[in-house]
Amino acid sequence: MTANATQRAEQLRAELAEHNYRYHVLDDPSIPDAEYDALLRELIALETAHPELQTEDSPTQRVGASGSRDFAEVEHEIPMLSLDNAFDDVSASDDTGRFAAIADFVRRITTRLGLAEPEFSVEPKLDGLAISLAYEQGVFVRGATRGDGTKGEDVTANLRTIKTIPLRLRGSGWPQRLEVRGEVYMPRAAFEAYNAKARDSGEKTLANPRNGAAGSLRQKDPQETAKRPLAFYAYAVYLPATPEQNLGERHSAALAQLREWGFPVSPEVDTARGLAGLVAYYRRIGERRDGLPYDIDGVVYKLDDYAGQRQMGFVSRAPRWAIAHKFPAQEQSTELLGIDIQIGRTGAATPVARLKPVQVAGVTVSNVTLHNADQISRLDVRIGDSVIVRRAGDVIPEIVKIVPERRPEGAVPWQFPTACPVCGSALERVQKIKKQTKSETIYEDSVAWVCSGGLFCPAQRKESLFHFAARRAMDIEGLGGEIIDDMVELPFLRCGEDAHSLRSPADLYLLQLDDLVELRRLSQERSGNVPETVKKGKVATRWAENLLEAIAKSRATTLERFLFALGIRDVGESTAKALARWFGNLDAVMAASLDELRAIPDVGPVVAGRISAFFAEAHNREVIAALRAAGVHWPDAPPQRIAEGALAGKTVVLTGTLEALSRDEAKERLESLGAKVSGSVSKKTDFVVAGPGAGSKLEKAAELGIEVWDEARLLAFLAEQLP
Ligand code: 9MJ
Repeated sequence: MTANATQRAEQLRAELAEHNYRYHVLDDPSIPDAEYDALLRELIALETAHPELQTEDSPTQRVGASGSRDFAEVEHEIPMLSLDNAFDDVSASDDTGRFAAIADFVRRITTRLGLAEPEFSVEPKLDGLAISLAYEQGVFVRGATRGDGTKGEDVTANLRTIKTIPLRLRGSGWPQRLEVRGEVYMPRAAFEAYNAKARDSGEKTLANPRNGAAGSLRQKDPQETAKRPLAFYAYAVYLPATPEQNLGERHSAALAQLREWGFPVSPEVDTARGLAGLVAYYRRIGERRDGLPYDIDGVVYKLDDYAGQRQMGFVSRAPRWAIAHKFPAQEQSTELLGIDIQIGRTGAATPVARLKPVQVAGVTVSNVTLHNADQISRLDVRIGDSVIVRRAGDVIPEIVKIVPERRPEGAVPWQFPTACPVCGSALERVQKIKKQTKSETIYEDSVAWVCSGGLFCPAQRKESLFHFAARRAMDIEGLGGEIIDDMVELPFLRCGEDAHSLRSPADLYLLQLDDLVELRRLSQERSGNVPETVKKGKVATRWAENLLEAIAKSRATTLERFLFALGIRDVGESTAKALARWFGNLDAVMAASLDELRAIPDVGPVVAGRISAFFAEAHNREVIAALRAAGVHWPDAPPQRIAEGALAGKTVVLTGTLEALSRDEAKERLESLGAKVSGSVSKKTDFVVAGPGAGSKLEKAAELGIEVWDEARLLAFLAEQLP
């Protein structure tokens, strides 16, 4: 034995003890399970080669870590053991090599029991927290965590909040005392929802569902646990104080019995024979892994026959009759090489982490989104950091945490850039509006950075062109996504010696037949095929002619369509319409001050700011001038300003079906006259507009003596309000 081995064993023991503490006591591991497993395996190998290195306090000598002191201690009458893990040898060239560890497991059983093809209970291995539930006379009396396998923590009150744990057994025939074991877990959807909420409100996110389950179960206040959606699956049962401690003859039958008594047992549980049966199950569940509603980190094989289990017995840490066959890990650590900014089609700037490529759950991951600036500060991720990447299910890979111990010296906090990496325009901090009324604006909690380049920014050009051409905007038939992609990406417009792509919607009105023929040629050259809508020969010319005609036709439009087509943030069709009516011509809209804009009934202060900023931007004014120069036109009209607030201060309720107007239209029209449209009738309601099919609201109105209008009366009233 070398001094090196002694030193390494000591180092491993110290590291493992620290990780154990973080995992079991703090519920906050700093390294992925796969790395922990690798360290533990290294120590086991060292101790096996040099047994004299083994110490009493070696992490190899115990099942788990002891708990924190927050809960009463429970001694397990029947020890709660963990399972041995078997990993595939992914470097092996065939199945025999790959599944050697599982073959060894099966061989040990066939040899010792003299069986040809033993039968196994095969189960998904849930990645949660193992617990034990005690029942007396059919009533749940106590629940405990595994702890160190001998003593766990009494978490009865918290377990009672988990809806799938039966508090009283169903059916009949249950023994006096029963101990059921299983896994408490957090379903993926619940985990994602929890994190989305935490991200929005700037709270700490859960690193993974397992930490979520563990942390939730160890809350001091059961009310807190009740708020976290946990679930439970049973996978073992014992009869304490009986000679053999097993329920019946076979594990699979015992699980079926548990189902009858009201316990949830995973529907994926099955039986299989021999090595071939185990491997087939492993593959079958492996294929389904991403689609399951909960995380699993492998499958478990258990000798089904209890007499056989008793014969096989235990080794120090685990039963010899069961093994966990692990899947590729869902978490890995890697290095953060840099953070790039991606500009989306709406101008949103999203930070993207560039990673040293790493295999996570069988897929190479090299880029992951960091969502937004808040996420970066919450994670405190810096370039050069060691990060833990998680990829589970259909969820896109993400960085769940950093490893602070491995931070390189001199790493500095990351700053969001101030300019768009695509067009150089300023990035603006915007808070999305959740709800807006004339008097107040409620924002989303999180803040986004957005490129202010608008139509000028190539990254946003596709989206803005798509919006510009849409049916409800300029209505250019045949100008769809694929062609827009080509127009923005391919240099099809000749310009002296050079060629460039479409730069703004105004360029559309300058297109010639030759330009479209060139676009088609370049598109074909690039992809080897022609977009669906652009077929060969004569049909291609026809396509180009039709498109040019549709573009030409769109020149004659209305002011409200044109304003909507500009794609000003938060200016939808109804605001565009309000602007067009209020001002009557574009120059007046463009020249309007903030205060003038805010005077419009439909326009709140934030939207007024957006409109004003849009027209203040030189690029946007240039594009508008070019569009007008290219012949885009509309009839101007005298300003139509509705007498402010014919219904100001009135509360109106709509009920039943309206025929001439949609509900939304009626609401919009009433609101534009200053009314508040409410969903329920009360003493404060001024009048109710009722159409056919009106029910309880109409009754309530009658009861309270509130005026009721039919649709005809509403229409007549609205008509009177027009100037
Ligand atoms: C999990 N984690 O799903 C066992 N497990 O059996 C299943 N764990 C287990 N069985 C004995 N399905 C000890 C642990």
